Amino acid sequence: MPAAVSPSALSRRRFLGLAALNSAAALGLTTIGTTPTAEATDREFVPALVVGTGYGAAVTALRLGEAGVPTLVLEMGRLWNTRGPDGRIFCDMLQPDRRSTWLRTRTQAPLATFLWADVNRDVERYTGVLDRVDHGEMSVYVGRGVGGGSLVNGAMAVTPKRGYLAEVLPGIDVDELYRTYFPRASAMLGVNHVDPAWFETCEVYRYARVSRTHAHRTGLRTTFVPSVYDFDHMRREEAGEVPRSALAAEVIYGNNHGKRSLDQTYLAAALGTGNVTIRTLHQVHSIEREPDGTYVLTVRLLDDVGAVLGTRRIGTRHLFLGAGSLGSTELLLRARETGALPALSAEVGHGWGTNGNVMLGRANHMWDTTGATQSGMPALGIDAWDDPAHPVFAEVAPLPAGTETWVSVYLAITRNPERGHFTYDAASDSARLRWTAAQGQPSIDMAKALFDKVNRANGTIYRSELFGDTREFENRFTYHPLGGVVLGRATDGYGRVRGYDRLYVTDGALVPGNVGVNPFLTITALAERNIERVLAEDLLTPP
Ligand code: FAE
Repeated sequence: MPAAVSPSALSRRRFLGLAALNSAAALGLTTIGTTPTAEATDREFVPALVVGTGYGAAVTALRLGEAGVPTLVLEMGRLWNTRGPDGRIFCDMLQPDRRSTWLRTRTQAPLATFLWADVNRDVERYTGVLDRVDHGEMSVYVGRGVGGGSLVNGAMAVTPKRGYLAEVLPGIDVDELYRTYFPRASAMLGVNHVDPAWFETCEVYRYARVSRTHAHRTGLRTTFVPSVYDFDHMRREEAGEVPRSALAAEVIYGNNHGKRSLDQTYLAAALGTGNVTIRTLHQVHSIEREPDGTYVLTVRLLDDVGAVLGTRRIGTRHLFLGAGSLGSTELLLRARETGALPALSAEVGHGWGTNGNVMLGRANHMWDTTGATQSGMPALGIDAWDDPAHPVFAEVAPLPAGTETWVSVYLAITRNPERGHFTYDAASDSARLRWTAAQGQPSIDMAKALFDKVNRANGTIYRSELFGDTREFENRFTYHPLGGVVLGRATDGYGRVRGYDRLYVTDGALVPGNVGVNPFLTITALAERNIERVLAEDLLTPP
């Protein structure tokens, strides 16, 4: 069982897996594994198949591999392990190139303007690492590539409040999550904490200290935020001992150093079991089920610029969907609405939310400098979640512009009760999100109540030139899509999809719209909990 695997066996597996990732990159392969695999045929069969390589998928692949189950993992993005002509794998935010953006000819930065000047750049169309999926009045940012969101996110590994999680996920034993699965997920992800003494003196968190002073002056509580970015590496970056990444404006287009993304943790360990193979640039399009219960996937093979080179059909007995909230929901919705899996629950497509995301900037006084060099990895949050009228957890976000900006930026997570839903659009053969700007208003109201107080206490105002027009709050995008195949509604209490056996959802689609903090630690812990039960009951026990 997973818990019994010794740390030395895990690190041996990680080492083997990392070697496989490096040699696949060197050879430009789209198949990554530690044991020779049969040539893909047009009609393959695998015992278990995982779609995606984000948090839920990576956990599932590792635990299946450890249990000896031959497992194929399909990822629509590329393996991020090859250096470009500049010697770097990823580009930074100040000089974005084609590596930044998934299949577009212009970058789509969340802070679209500075002093009303457009910060976006033209880029060549490429299978880049950050995607923005536009659904009318809501755009969703997601990571593409081996590691999913872990490649582009801010690395904040935050444990949700126990009381709120119990409310969000009724019917599950949350004590067990805190006792067993949050610690397991944190250990596997390599969660670490900033050294408070270094934080107080370093230049690169000046911006966070300024925000902390302003919050405390308002009577608010702040808290350090754990991270999967190696704080020791960051300290050495500042000391000039190692190459810079978090301190060189590397965040949303990937980090060349310091970040423990999933390809270095769970996925490396999964490959090292010898039972897991990952195929990149493989986009799952549809799912059918044969009379004998085999799931058959139609998979599109993509090239570097997203052109479809061909399709392949792959059969599996156990199908795990880890394509993220948008991806897993779309696959199931399409299957239900096209009649391929008609017995799927009417709940599929419901319970979607933005985690109450809203972004804002405050204009600081001239004497409150936030620093020209800012760590791209946040380390501090304002915790006002217990405010009964306006619950907010606001991370103090960087603005790594390479110059002094006198701006304090925040990504606020609010307790927005609004939920969207998806419908299937037959004409475009895609899932369309039903979400209106009005549904984002509660997020603004909550954040505004908090930051109006901060402004009053500090004699400051909002910045109104950061989001492309004159709005002071940006709630038309989210980094934290959650829901669509909600645990206990569209699935049973362990992610088994209702209506079909041996079909599972493992990712953020399970979480009903809001978790009150940055979500990847919760998604990882939940996936650990679910796969342990599913392995024991569905795969390792003879029927
Ligand atoms: P996810 O990580 O999205 O992975 C899904 C994977 O499936 C991706 O690799 C897709 O390319 C792939 N995929 C999708 N459809 C298909 C298909 N049809 N066929 C094959 N592959 C497919 O899923 N969260 C935090 O907790 N802390 C943070 O600091 C933080 N910062 C963020 C910053 C940014 C800019 C962004 C975009 C997100 C951030 N998040 C953060 C959110 C976090 O990354 C996200 O909740 C998780 O990555 C979601 O994990 P999933 O397993 O649901």
